[in-house]
Amino acid sequence: MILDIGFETMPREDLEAIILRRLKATLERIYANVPFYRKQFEENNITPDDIQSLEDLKRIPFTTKEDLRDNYPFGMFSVPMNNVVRIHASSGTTGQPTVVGYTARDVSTWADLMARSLAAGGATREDIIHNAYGYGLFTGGLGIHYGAEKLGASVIPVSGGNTKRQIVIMKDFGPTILTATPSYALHLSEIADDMGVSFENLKFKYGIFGAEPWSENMREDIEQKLQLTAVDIYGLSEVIGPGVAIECYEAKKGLHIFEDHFIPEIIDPPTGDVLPYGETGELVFTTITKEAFPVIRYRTRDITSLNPEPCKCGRTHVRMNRVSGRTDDMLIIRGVNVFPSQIESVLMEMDDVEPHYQLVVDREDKLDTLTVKVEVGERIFSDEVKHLQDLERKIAKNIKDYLGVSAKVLLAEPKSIARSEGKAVRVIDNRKI
Ligand code: DLL
Repeated sequence: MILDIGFETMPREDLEAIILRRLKATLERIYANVPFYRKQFEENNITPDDIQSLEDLKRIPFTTKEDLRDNYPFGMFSVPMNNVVRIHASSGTTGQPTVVGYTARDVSTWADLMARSLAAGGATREDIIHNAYGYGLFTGGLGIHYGAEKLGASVIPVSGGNTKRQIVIMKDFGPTILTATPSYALHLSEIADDMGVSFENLKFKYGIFGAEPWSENMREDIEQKLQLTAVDIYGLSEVIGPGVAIECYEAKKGLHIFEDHFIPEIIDPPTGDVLPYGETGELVFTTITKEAFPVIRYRTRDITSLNPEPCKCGRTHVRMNRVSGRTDDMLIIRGVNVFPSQIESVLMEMDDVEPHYQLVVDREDKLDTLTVKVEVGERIFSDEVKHLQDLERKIAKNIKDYLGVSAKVLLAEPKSIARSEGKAVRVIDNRKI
């Protein structure tokens, strides 16, 4: 369902006029209120007045995660603290957390965007939404929650964890939409299995999964195990949280970016050159409606491409393809660039392996080594050793053939790799220790 027909199906020309107007207002605001941006503009001899077209955006320098860290915690806020009603922060697994703030209007904008996202992903006000994204500083739980209420659906704020109890709730309350990270969705299905609960007897129709990379093969696996239609939702705290882009359930082919709020660009990471539609590079966002924490040309480090083709759902907003990884996630193994999601795709093509894996990178005698640990099912694990060795060899060969990198494959016992209740940890890089 399209919740905001006006904006979501607007002819491009009209949409772009609105985007430009909103962009100019945002630039005025940050130039006046955020010393970091004022300095950036001054160093480049520009003022907001110089930005007269969307093309002119390219004249403004990028903002990076380091810039946010340098201004930790509130230095990038564009309103006085007494106008900030909510603070979230990223987990900070890659360093100091990044802190983001919202005015009351930002919270309301976010709820609107999340309501539109949920509707695009198949939800209506008739639905019961089982929201298993973590509540707290992470934007997933509260982001989905406010959107679900705005949509008028019934939301169960179950958060992550307490997995057995979640299965009981699913049985008793009959939720029809599941929102969770894809890795936690798989964990839920595994625990349901252990408890003798079949997803066939639950009421789920749609699952809205994101916050971490997942492959097309993983989608098929989840859809089959959880008996629902799975759509991909994308977002990041710095831009607003979830609700930046989502797939429509009609096409499930690329995520529509809410361009009436966010301007996307794709750049070549080393040079910063803007790339044309269709080319793969780093995604950059400019927010054009946020008050407390606008970001200008923010480098997300996420790798994807943009697709302007019209979509069968009728939305005119550009689509981003599935995020294949992050620039800082990319493993360089003896000179070969590998994203964890590429390995996932290879693994998920194979029969007998489970969607639980971990990549361990080491350095031995100055050489990088990659070990792929992947779980197999009960049946195959109790099979003859020779079969297991054959399977290990077959996986290693496929990784070499598809990705050009040699990996040692270790088949792991069922349920031996740690499960996540939020974002899965796929890579252990011992070279960094
Ligand atoms: O993960 C927001 C979110 C919550 C999105 C719930 C979707 C659902 P952060 O914790 O700031 O925010 O992490 C943002 O997660 O830059 C991507 O690298 C990654 N990410 C988010 N969604 C996807 C996705 C939330 N659908 C970072 N596919 C982003 C791949 C994703 N990666």
